[in-house]
Amino acid sequence: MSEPSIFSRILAGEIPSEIVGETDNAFAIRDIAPQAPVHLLVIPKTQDYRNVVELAAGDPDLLAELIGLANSLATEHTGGDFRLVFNTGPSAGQTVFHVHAHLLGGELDEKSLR
Ligand code: DGP
Repeated sequence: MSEPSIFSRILAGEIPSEIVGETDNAFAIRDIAPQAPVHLLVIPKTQDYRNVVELAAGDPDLLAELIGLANSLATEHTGGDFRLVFNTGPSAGQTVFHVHAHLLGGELDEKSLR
């Protein structure tokens, strides 16, 4: 068993962060360094999957649950439209190897990725 990720520690209540949305198997928090007017992280409760490719192969239902939670949060926080980003690998900017989606919304710059 690997060390608990920062997101597992937040879920366990060891590191403070408000849970802004939750399903049976996923939860969402605000990004600590927002890059958009709305910037949430949508995260599986399990840290079994390091990135979205592993998640899609290993548990596609959980990936669908993540996207469903993102959609519900977007309805609540952005009026419905949103951008979903999965950084995959260090050179793509991934720093936490517990798969998570960046849910970005508000008035986004259409050229920026996040
Ligand atoms: P990525 O670079 O794609 O692996 O995204 C990791 C994100 O996690 C990054 O945008 C900042 C966020 N983050 C890291 N530590 C914390 C934390 O302790 N609390 C919160 N709310 N977000 C964090």
